[in-house]
Amino acid sequence: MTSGFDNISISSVKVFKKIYFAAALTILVVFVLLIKCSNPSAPGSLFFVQPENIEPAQPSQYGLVIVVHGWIEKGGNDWPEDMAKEIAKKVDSDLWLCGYFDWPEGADRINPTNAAKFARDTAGPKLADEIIQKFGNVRHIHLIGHSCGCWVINKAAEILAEKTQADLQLTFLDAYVPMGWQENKLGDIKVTEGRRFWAEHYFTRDYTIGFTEVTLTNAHNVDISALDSGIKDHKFPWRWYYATITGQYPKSMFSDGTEYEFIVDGIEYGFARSKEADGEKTWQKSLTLPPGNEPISLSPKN
Ligand SMILES: [Ca+2]
Repeated sequence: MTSGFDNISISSVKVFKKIYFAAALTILVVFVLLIKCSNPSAPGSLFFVQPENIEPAQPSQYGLVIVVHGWIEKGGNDWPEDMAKEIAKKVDSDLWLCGYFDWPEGADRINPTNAAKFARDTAGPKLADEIIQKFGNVRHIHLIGHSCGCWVINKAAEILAEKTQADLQLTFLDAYVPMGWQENKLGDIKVTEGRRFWAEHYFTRDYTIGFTEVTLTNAHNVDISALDSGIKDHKFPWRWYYATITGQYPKSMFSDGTEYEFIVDGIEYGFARSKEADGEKTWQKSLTLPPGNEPISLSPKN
């Protein structure tokens, strides 16, 4: 028969073991992250989901749609590749090439500000360079970025504005603006006369507090917080944008049949605003939607 003292001792040892192993595991994870994050070497790579179309005969007829992930994420076998594939199903494949930009080494930083710096200074220029090398004469480029990925697409657009003749669309999804950074850098893209540029920003007021809900001076702002029926989530904007492409939220999110909302005052938001969704008429309408606006609020249907 075990005494009360022995029971206390045994439970104490079990608790101690749990704490010990939890602490050891935490130290190990931090150590691995520190090694992994200390010196990211790969700036990132561009992949297309329609490989048969990568060498178009007349590239000047084509447009590109590229999806870019954010902090501690990746593009391949993850939501950016999925999103690019879903967009590819919706567009005229003779006119549009769809893909994603993968920059996992730079995104895997302990401090998200360092990931944003890598995005702006290394990944963004690499994305622009890959586009210029292979598709420097396309007519229209739509870049979609989430969180830190917004700095990838923004820097890429700055370079593409200078070195190509393409019209540009930027879609910022819950843009991350690190403390001390200027939000008005996002969407501040100068295109030469005769070319068109438009930026939009879909965001939630979520647990990341003020860092991913900034009203952007140089993008058309849309607040979709009210549509997120769970804990307000930093990932919700890309999931919602996915729904505006496919007609439903990704699997595992909400229950089957949950409706998404995307119309305010007769204007469809999300993928519907892109040129590749419905052609020149859609794009012309987008160009009339002003940047720096008081955010449009999307609400669930009654
Ligand atoms: Ca947010």
